[in-house]
Amino acid sequence: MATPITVDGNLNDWTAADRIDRGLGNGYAIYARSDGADFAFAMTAPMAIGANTTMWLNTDRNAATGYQVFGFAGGAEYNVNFAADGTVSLYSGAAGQTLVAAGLQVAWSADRTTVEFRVPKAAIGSPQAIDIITDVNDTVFQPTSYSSTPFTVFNDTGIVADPSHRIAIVWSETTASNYFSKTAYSQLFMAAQSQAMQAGVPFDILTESDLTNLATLAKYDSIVFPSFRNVAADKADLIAHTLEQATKQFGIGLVAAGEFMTNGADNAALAGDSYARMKLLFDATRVTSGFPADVTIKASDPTHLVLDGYDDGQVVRQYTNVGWNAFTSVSGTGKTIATETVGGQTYAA
Ligand SMILES: [Ca+2]
Ligand SMILES: [Ca+2]
Repeated sequence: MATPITVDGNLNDWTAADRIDRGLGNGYAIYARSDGADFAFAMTAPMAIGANTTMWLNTDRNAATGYQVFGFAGGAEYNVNFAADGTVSLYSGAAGQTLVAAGLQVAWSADRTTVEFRVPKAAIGSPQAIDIITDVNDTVFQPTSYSSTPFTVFNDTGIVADPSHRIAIVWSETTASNYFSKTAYSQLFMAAQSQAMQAGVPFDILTESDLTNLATLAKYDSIVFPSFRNVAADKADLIAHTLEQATKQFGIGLVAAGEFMTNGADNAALAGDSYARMKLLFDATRVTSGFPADVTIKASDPTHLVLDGYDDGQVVRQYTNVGWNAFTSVSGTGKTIATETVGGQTYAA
């Protein structure tokens, strides 16, 4: 277990892994973790953190339920609001509207640029995870756009990762039904199984419904998605949230190709940002695409991170008359190990 947090205005008891803000920069940071009977939080800013600072807690991770900040964001069942007298309390409804728990345990640094506080789990229904958006002094909003993916803190689950080495390969019936040929999808799926067998890696086959069960996912080191472009729209959030928790709490790797959970069972792009799940789980989004085209894949992995047997720039494979997609790292920190050249233009593959 992690060392308990001491609420004293000093961040030395937090680790980099506790930061939930995905790198806000400019001197801002948000930390959160499950800490015994409480969720513990810390915020730091380049100015004093004071009155009207609010942290919105979406405890069912459903943005459609709960209070809508500015009429469209948050879906918050609760909020933590800072009063002018230096007290910090838990409310429901609008910021500071309906008192749930007065006088949360709170402490600031001497210059008040760092604050730590606790929210008792029992006061907010002991949720499995909380989606969070926040503001500092009602002036700085985090994330900067309340329309983008919120920050998330996970509760303890009591689930323990399985120490044995095993992977899962996911059969997506929804994707198979929308693939250009169901036979081709089956062949792709069998190719993934065959590669696991050749590598001597034990594997299980999972279906889409298994992807909402965290205890099931905790048995694996990696989860392989030969193609998971299509998913039932009403299951997309729950699957994405469960996969996110599996990667964050158990360090499970996800391996996927092409578009990931972008389209529904009717093959239409999922509502909102259809690339939101790729961004959340893979730090990747689509740049462009085309069909038909001739595509040349080349290694760009000089340190042989993955492509052991290829020289830098060596052709891996050439395709004729195919559809293609190009993706890029959203944060800019992703590593490209192969490029694709189409019509003289080169993209990350
Ligand atoms: Ca501390
Ligand atoms: Ca909600």
